[in-house]
Amino acid sequence: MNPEISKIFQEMAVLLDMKGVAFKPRAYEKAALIIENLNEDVGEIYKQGGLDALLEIQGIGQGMAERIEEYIKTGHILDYEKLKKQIPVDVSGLTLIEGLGPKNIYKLYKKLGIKSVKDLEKAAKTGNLRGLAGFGEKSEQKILKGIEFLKVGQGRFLLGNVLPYIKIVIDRLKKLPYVEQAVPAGSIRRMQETIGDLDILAISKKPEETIEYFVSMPEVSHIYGKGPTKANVRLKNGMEADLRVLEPKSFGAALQYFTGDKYHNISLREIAVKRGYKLSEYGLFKGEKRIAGETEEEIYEKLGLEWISPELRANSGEIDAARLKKLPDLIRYGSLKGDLQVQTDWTDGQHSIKEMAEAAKKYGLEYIVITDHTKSLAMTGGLDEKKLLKQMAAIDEINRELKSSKFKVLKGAEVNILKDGNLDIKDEVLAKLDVVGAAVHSNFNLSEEEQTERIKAAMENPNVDIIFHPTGRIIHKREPYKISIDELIKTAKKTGTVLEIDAYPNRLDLKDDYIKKAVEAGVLLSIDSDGHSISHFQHLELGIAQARRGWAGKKSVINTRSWEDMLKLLK
Ligand code: DGT
Ligand code: CA
Ligand code: CA
Ligand code: ZN
Repeated sequence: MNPEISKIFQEMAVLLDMKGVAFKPRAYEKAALIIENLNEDVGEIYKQGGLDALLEIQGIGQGMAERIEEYIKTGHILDYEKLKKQIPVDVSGLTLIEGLGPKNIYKLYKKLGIKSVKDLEKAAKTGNLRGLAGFGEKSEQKILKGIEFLKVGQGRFLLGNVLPYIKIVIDRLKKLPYVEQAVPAGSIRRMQETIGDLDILAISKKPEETIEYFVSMPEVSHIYGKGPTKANVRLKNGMEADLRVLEPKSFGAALQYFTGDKYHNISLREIAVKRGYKLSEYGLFKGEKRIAGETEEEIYEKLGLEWISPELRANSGEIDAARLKKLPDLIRYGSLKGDLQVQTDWTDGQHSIKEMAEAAKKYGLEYIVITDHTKSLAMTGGLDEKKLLKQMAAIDEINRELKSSKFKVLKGAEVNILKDGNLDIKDEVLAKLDVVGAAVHSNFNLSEEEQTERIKAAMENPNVDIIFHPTGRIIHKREPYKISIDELIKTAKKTGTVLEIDAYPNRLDLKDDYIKKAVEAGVLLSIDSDGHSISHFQHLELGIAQARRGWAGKKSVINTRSWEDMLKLLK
């Protein structure tokens, strides 16, 4: 129930902000983040050890623990219900609109009675916002643009946000003694950035029992339909899920079919037809005879193809490559040795350098680079030269302590690229760092030419090793700024600058097409968590998925190497 509680706390923070309450909103916000990032379910924690166990969660105090207990016991939180009654607006929906904060949402409700995104859209379209203090024609246009952008992503979930939840659902099925297989298919198996719905395939000795169990799982909130081998439900996180129980002889065919994507499947079916076969979710048939179906491998083989990793199935060249046996040797999950972008409590991260190092080590990494924000990003308490030097000394100290464990903390920073392409930290200090990441965090609205020149200028700086999150998009929230990716790739190659794949669930920046271009051009990449909390190292897997969807091999990704070898590849 972590997602539900986290969402309520997040909403409470906004609602309290609207009312102008001091301090409390930050407490709820913090608690929401902590709950969201827990690896264990709070319901489970409570079951094991009651209120005391909740209090042992780092950062959770008496008040929050009691509210969590209340939710677990009664299914709701009274304070939240009260707030909702006072301010009956769709907080979660409205805060998704880029640039719209609690103060403005409250103003819109009080002055114009706007409660939902729909109300807001109507008001903006009819020019009813511009009379309001602080709102003009320009803000109406900006809001409408934000709403349009939201609609594109409507009903889709970020892969990183739903993966842990999906794992819980599938693990429950796997634990049943009569279930032999339970796997996700569809966009989850292809590790797409966003997910529409969950498609689960299973093999079971008792199909009907399996279906009955599935529809009665605690994660299920509504049953749309069920039959002897199929069910369609809604999960408590809002996502729909299908379960299909299959016979072993057609499992591979079904897995192939329901993995998709649709265009990959259409191409495969055409190949089958050309060879005089018929391909369906039940198998590959020659006349009435099933010639393959138990595994995906045999289906691809009978079609004259090598087996294709799900991440590549997009009908974008993978089928030709499979025929010519020229599929790339993709970077493997779990193959990263380090993380080159990690934030700490020196700026906007939740944990100390040491805590992040310990968590990274536990996750299986050999090194991390500490890359706190720098001074022109004032809202994060960005570091200036003096503080950076101080942090370097602190890192030396931590490395002395860690010496026996062989784990290494490297010195870095996420420096801001200013509007004119200069950086906000002096070169003499940058030269002392092991790894310098540079990024755009302001002036998103420059023309394509200006923005491209700005980032190119940063790459020309001999101290800049990596461009972090190179296109600046936030999935479902902010479009990438305008740049020429071809120009940037060319300059990266020329200057030996690494381009990052930022693995944060709503960034995944570079995206797959751009990764493919960079790999083809021989540009080196890094996969970083952009972690702000000890639980964020698990996002590295999303970055690997993204790299795989961009056809990247191990060699293209610098942090598959030891830190010594990685540093040799930098400028
Ligand atoms: P999603 O759920 O929107 O994130 O994306 P998918 O890819 O999971 O799509 P979904 O759930 O509608 O269908 C699962 C798979 O079933 C899809 O990837 C390929 C297959 N499929 C669905 N509709 C069609 C179709 O019209 N033609 C073919 N050939 N395959 C289809
Ligand atoms: Ca799906
Ligand atoms: Ca589906
Ligand atoms: Zn950043």
